[in-house]
Amino acid sequence: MTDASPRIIELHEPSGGSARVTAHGGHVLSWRPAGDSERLFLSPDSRFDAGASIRGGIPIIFPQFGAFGPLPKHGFARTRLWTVGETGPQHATLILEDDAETRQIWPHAFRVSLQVRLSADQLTVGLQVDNTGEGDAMRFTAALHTYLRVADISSTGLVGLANHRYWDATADCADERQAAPVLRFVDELDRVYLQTPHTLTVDDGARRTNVEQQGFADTVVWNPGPAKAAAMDDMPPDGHRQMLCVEAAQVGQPIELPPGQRWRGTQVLHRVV
Ligand code: TA6
Repeated sequence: MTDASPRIIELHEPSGGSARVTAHGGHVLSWRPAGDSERLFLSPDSRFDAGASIRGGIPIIFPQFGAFGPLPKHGFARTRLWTVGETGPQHATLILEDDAETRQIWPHAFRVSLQVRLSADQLTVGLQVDNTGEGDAMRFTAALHTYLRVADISSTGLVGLANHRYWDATADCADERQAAPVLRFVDELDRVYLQTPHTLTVDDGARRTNVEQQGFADTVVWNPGPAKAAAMDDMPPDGHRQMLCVEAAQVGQPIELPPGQRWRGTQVLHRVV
C-alpha cells in the first residue's frame, strides 16, 4: 500500500519563526514570525481531501484567476499534487508541471515553481512560470491568494490603495476608484485593484503586516462578509471576522509567455509589529 497523503514541509529559522507548506496545491498553510502567533488564517472547516481547494493559507491561483476565462474557477494549480523540490531548514521549492490531465483542459507545456523562504520577520513566496513548450505563447492570469489572520475584520484597515482603480466583483466588475486612504470592511468586499503599489499595510489594531509584491501588477482584496461566510461549507459562520485576503495578482493584463520564456512574481509578508 502506498501513502497517498501529500507531503508537509516544516520550515524553522533560528530565532523561532516557522512556516508549513503542503504539496497539496503547493500551499503555504502557516506562518509564525519569531516570538509571534499565527499570521495566516486557515479555516478549521477546510477540506484537505485530494482535489479539494484548501480554505485559507496561500492558495496558488494559476493559470486562471477567478472566472476570467473558460477553466474551473481559479484554475487547477491549487487542487493538484505538486512535487517537492529542493528544500532546507528555511526554504522549500515545490513544482507543478503539465501532464495529460492539465493538457486536456489547458493545452500548454509549463513548469511552475513555488519558492518559499522564511526569515525571522518575513515570509517570501515566489511564483515562477516557464513555458516549456515549443508551439504557441501561453496566456495566463495568476495570484497568491493570501489569507491573513486578523484580530477582527471590523477593526482592520488596509493602507496604500488610495486613488487606485479597481473592479468591484460585487457589482459586475464596475470600474471604480478608491477614495478613502484606509480601506475598511463592513460587509462583503471583493475587488481587483489595478496597477497597485509595491507595499500595502494591514493593521488590525494590534498587529501590522506589510504585504509587498513584485512582478504581480494587481492586488485582489477579499472578505466574504457575514452572509457569504455563513453559506460556505468550509468556513465557520463567523470565520470572515478573522481573515482578510490580500492577494498579489496578475489579472487586469494577462501574461503572454512565449515558448522558452519565464515569468516571475513575488509576495513578501513582513511583520511590522
Ligand atoms: O479572490 C477573491 C475571489 O475570487 C472571490 O470572488 C471569492 O470567491 C474568493 O476568491 C474565493 O474563491 P473560492 O473558489 O476559493 O471559494
